[in-house]
Amino acid sequence: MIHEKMQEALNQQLNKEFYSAYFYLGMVDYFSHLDLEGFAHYFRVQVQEERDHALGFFNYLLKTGCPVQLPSIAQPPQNFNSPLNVFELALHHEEFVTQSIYSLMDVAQEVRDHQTQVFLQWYITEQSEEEDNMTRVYNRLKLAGNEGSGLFMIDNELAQRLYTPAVIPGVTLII
Ligand code: OFO
Repeated sequence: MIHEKMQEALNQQLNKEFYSAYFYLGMVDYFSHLDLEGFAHYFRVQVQEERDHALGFFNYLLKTGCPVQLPSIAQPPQNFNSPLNVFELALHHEEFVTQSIYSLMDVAQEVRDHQTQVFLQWYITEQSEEEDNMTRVYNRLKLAGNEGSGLFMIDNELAQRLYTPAVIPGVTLII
């Protein structure tokens, strides 16, 4: 049986992952209205990935017999100053999530929950990739410009992003 402190932390992360999907949906909205379809597509893929992350926690809680809490999801920001501003916020958000996953791992170690430590390892690797991805686009926007032809070049590149369903060891993503 998963320790209560661990259950609570896993449930909080479930909510944060659904918030992440919501957070990036606001960015899809922003870019769609600017007709920057490549950027919008990039964040649509991000929304799908966040949904996978959330379902990973949901299914892990179910699999381990933990009670699932589904409180409200907070309202995300929807007003942004520029594409650069969006990626700055997205990068900060990913850094926040990384710290949150690290805190979960701290709890798992504290309560000697080895099973959850193995489960969380996937998320630690994933967070490192997410931070790298956001950093790369953020740096390109700073270099190539936040407007004009540089912006359209990045828009074209981001349109190529592919969604690959997450394969999280030990949990299925099918509801
Ligand atoms: Fe963006 O990785 Fe989940 O939240």
